[in-house]
Amino acid sequence: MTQRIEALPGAFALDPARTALVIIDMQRDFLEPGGFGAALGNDVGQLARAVPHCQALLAAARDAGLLVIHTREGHRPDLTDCPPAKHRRAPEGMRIGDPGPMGRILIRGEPGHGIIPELAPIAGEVVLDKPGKGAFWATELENILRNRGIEALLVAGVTTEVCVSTTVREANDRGFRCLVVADACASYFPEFHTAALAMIHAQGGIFGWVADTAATIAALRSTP
Ligand code: TIU
Repeated sequence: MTQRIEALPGAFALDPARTALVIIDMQRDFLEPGGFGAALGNDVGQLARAVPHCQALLAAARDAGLLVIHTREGHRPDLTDCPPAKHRRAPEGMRIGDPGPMGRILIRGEPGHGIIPELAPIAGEVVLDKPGKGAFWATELENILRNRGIEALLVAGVTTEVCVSTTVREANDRGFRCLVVADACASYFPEFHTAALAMIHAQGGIFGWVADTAATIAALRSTP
């Protein structure tokens, strides 16, 4: 049964059986002091505001029976999946694979690469490792979504203008309808967060729809 989520630029039709919640990169490396985000000189405190909204959204999605996908940005320990251009981007000593306070920066299996405990995945949810900013690049995401009959995504996580936006653009080109849950996303730069959301729903929803957590949860909670 289809519900309506009040969104910009207009209502978003929600069919829980054909919709997945995708939570992007809510990892300790990005959110906690001492991680990759902080190493790049970012104010990690800006990301904390999304956590309670992600928690509420995740709880409602679980209750409504949605497919839940958690992504993690990171690389193999030998860095064979890390483009040299990406590796060189950060200053020496703060690069992917360098030792940090939470283990090697953005390396799979290290403590900093893990999802923050507040949003820990549970059995039956997909945890998707991705080497790039977009969740479709060099991953099985499209295959997973098609196999489950998914046609729409609710997207949350960090950062709004980098991995969230890249993923939404990739999804849109593949024919998935995307609703970005604004207050369940965050950026180190509040002005980029605002601009990224505006770009998504501009021009009649050029890349997708934007709603807040309360409106999204209201629709999820009214599904039978
Ligand atoms: N997950 C994600 O957005 N990765 C980043 O590197 N974001 C930054 O904003 N740096």
